[in-house]
Amino acid sequence: MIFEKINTVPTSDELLDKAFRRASRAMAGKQVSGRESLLKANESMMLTAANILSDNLGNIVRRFPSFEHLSPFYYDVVDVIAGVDDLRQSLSRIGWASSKIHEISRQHVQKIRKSESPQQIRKQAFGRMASIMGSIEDDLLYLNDVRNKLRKLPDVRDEPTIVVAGYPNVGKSSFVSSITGARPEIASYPFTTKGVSIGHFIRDGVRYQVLDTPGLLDRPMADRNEAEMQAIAALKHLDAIVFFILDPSEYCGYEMKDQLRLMYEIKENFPLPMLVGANKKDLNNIKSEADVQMSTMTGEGVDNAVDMLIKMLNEKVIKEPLA
Ligand SMILES: Nc1nc2c(ncn2[C@@H]2O[C@H](COP(=O)(O)OP(=O)(O)OP(=O)(O)O)[C@@H](O)[C@H]2O)c(=O)[nH]1
Ligand SMILES: [Mg+2]
Repeated sequence: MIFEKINTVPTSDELLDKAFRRASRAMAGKQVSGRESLLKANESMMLTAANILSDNLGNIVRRFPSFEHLSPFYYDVVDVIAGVDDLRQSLSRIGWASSKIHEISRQHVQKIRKSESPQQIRKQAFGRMASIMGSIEDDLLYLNDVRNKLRKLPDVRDEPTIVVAGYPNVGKSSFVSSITGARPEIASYPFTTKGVSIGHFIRDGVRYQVLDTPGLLDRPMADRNEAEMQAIAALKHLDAIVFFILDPSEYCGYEMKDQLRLMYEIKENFPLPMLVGANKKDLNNIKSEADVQMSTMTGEGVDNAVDMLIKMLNEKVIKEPLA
């Protein structure tokens, strides 16, 4: 997975706990007597807490991938699931908090040295750090959420690629599962697949990647939800061929006329070669405008579909410029 290196993002409370615990541990067992050692003790507690907070926040920012260098496909997907602008803003607020905490500790070191009650100044500093951490609480929660979603994104490589698309519940995941080692979730209701995922198979020593996508409805782009937009990103940016699956039995819950309209719309809007497969042949024998009939349930026609897809990939020599 391309984003697997991003660590869990801790909550504000977890970071504060850690920082204050380390701060008191730094002092545990030390003899504090006399003004000089009292100053030192409070200074060191405050610096310990500030460093832990500031370093941890800085690391969170550093470990997030830099979105400027993502391929157009990943950029769109990240934008769909996280919102690239929101992500930038959250990361910049966390960067701000990191340097602000550092600044507070510098200011309070001076104050502690001049103060009659260093303990009180140290507590003041802790209070200000806690309130800064409170102000980025939502950012940290959001980033952890984003991190969990990013980790699930498939690792799309520069390999011959088949994007499986179609209406919800037509058997896209069933197809990907039957021809690759992937085990996507398959269920008898629409919108089972929530994001893009990937499977692979090898034929004659060549590795092929098969992208399973969330079901698409035939509706204006502006009405499409997050999951659908991930499918669109794959169609828009990947140098692939499309395997469009129809369900002429309409057991999927959608009429053929709507499924066909989507098929034509995708053909028109994306410059990718397309093979059309009619699935669930075990449930019906209706002739449809598909290139291949199959049943992922019984396996009938599936090998034939794969042969045709491979042939199509082999013939796709000239890369067309993508919009
Ligand atoms: N009878 C029959 N059922 C099938 C066939 N292929 C898939 N199904 C069933 O159709 C339902 C939907 O299958 P999925 O593979 O989850 O469909 P999907 O297109 O990935 O659905 P979304 O992820 O929701 O878009 C499941 O109950 C499958 O068992 C088939 O060839 N014949
Ligand atoms: Mg699915």
